[in-house]
Amino acid sequence: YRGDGDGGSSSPFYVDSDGLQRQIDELASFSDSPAPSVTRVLYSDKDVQARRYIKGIMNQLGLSIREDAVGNIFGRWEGSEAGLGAVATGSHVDAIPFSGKYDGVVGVLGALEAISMLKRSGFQPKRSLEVIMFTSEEPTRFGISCLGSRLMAGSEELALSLKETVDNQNVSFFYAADSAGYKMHPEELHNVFLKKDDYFAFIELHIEQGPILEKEGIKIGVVTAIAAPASIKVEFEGNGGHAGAVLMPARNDAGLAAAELALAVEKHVLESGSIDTVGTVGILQLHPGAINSIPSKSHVEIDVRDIDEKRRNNVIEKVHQSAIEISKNRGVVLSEFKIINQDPPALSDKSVISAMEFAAKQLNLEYKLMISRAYHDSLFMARISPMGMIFIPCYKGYSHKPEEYASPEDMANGVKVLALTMARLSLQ
Ligand code: HGY
Ligand code: MN
Ligand code: MN
Ligand code: MN
Repeated sequence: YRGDGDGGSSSPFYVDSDGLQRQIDELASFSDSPAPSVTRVLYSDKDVQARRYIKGIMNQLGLSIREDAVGNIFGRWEGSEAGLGAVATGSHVDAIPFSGKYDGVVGVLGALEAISMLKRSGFQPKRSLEVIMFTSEEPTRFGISCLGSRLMAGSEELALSLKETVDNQNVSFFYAADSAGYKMHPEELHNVFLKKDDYFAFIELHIEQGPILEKEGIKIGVVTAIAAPASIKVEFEGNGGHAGAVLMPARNDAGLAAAELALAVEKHVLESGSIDTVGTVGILQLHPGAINSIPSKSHVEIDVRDIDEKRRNNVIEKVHQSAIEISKNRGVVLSEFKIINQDPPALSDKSVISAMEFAAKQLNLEYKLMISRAYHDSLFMARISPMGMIFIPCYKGYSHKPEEYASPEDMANGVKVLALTMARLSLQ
């Protein structure tokens, strides 16, 4: 590859940007919320439509397709030495409520375009190349982030907990999976586990979901580490009662306990001593949810992250102490304090980093080494394969909201860096 950078349609090494944008727009139409927002939740009808759409493109590319028990989808381009560990890439297409159409999608449709581009250019892989659509990266339906990749990385704990996992409509994981065409017996979950040498490398293309690249005018992010995410579920219970008749001293208001805990999360995070510690209370539900009824139950879900695992765990400890104190002071029952996940950070692999740097240089694209504050399926793929991530800028760093946007040229840059990185690793 001459590295002339623009990859104009003169050379076979060009990105079909119009086609990619069309696919992104078509995929965004499979949504349970009105455009420009996208809502696509695991095993919903829209999710099934999206899966069919992705498999259709894999088919057109002549990839051999397999799906595992929980619906991770694999599209493989057999290499000349198919017995060697493959070079894999991929991301997710599930979307949290009222979000955008690029998060995850760029790493699936962009990866398929990278494969298409390599095929058009006459490239012949030695190690097979594989595009993975992970079954559910977002925690929306069952509160479990990176469900597919977490299982692929061999989480016994998750395989066990899925047996009694239900969503907030009380629909079991297995029933929901079955309704989406993934009929499985619990013991089949172990077949999802991958082996350490299945992959020689795994690279994920993703929008930055932060403002740095755009602000600094840098085209490519080469991710060196992924921050450590954790999530906690908390429930308080009080006696509730009539909002008029029960005087204040007689109350044990579960709603106020939740509100006080939310502020305690903010306090403990801010006191961590580092700007890299973040905490969010994204879900706070009150029962019965009537203006004139004192909340008898509250349900709080907390997201705490940091690039330093110890510092993050310290905050979780303090949040737990506060929950206990609040329940004592307010005479409410702390009926649940459950850590859903408390994951370590992940480091990118040095050889994958240098392959991505080499590709960016070949394309004359300025790049920046950076950490990912968002988590990704790569966080778990790093447990079973050398991992790397390629970031492209996104508008004002917006993500997880409808204003999320990545330009065609930024996507084309990401696709080219991904294609060259995969090609290089495939020949190693
Ligand atoms: O929340 C996250 O970091 C990811 O985008 N789901
Ligand atoms: Mn996301
Ligand atoms: Mn994502
Ligand atoms: Mn993510």
